[in-house]
Amino acid sequence: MGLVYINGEFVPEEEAKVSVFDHGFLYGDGVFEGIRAYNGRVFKLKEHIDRLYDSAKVIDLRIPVSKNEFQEIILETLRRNNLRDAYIRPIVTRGIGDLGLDPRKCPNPNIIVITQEWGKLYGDLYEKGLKAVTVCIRRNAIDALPPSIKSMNYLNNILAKIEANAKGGDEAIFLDSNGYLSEGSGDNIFIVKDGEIMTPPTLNNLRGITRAVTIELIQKEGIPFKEINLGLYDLYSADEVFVTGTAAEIAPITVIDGRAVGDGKPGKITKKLMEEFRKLTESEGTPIYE
Ligand code: PXG
Repeated sequence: MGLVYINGEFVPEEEAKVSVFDHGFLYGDGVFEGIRAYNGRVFKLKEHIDRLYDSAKVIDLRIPVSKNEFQEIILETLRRNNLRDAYIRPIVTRGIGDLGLDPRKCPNPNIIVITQEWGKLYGDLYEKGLKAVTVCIRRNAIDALPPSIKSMNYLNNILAKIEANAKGGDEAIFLDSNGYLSEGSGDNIFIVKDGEIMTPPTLNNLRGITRAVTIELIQKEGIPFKEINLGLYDLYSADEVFVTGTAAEIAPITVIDGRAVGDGKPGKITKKLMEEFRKLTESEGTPIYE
């Protein structure tokens, strides 16, 4: 039975509970992260912690422990659970308040860390490629709920997932209200055209940590790259398309809205980046047990 960290204590999974008066539960008022550990090391731990604190800052939530303390809480949760390959879910909720919206009534944020043994998100789809569908629901507008906040309010993403499920897709692709390509329901998106890799700037999507790692790999490989606004035309006419995320890693998309991407198989550049990404996850990260 796994142990979950809640506010300084490690409690058995079935006893890991928060109040129904927590504004995280009532309103999705809180922030979270999704982190991976590979072979006894936490991948990009500092980057995830930095993003967690940035998300918290934007929603005016003060996390009552330091970044170093938070990092140590994550490592200790992994140790208590004897994990080497894991998915890690830190959550900071607004905390208990009354039934009104006002966050000033919630003096004590709840800090939770869940860890779980974790393998590959999409199984054999890494060889075959994913079927993606563009969805009618638009990504949260940047001036309504900035998509760069990794908040507990994921209804926009869940609506996209519901639509993708209904349309028989493995992943949903969001456009924003202006018709610009945004991201997947839980990953960032890249296209390859004539040997050049392109991805949308991060204003209308999450500043993915896997996205940033992928851009570094692209630059190391010397492949032409640019951040640029893209639309449906670019998506449908691309030679290769792939998504990036902590859960998804780098995953090829081979069908979009019923159209084959390129020749309908994972592309050469995508496969090269998948291989380089795997090497990186095997060699880098914050050690859990040293
Ligand atoms: N965009 C969104 C909307 C995300 O939720 C990413 C991009 C990729 O970011 P990172 O930093 O992980 O490269 C995410 C990732 C899932 C799932 O089931 C994914 C995320 C959160 C919860 C679940 O795929 N976040």
